Amino acid sequence: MKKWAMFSLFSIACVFAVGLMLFNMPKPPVEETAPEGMTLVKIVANGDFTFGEAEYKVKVGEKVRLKLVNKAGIHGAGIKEFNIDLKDGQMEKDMTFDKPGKYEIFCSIMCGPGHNTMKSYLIVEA
Ligand SMILES: [Cu+2]
Repeated sequence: MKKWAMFSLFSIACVFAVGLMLFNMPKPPVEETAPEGMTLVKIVANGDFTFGEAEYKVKVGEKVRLKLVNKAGIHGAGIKEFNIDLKDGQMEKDMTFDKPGKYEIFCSIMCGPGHNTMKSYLIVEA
């Protein structure tokens, strides 16, 4: 009787442990969000000298948090017209764009052979 009880307890513990593992691993990535009322624009820089998206869209007057995430390598993200230069030390910048247009996002750190063509665009929609 005692053995049977022990076995039951052990089985339940095992099921519980497996359940925990299934539900907890792998851990879901923490969803990054900007503060209330702000739109997070995450610019991903890849190891193959590209940005995650060919274009990033925002709207005029929208409060935007620009954030650079280096997936591989060390890159920067600059937008000349707005004096933006995201790089190590300042990976995010809060902006409200007031001029509609298409602005070039360029890599601002010499990162390797594909550096000069590492570009994307910020589209500010009216
Ligand atoms: Cu670069």
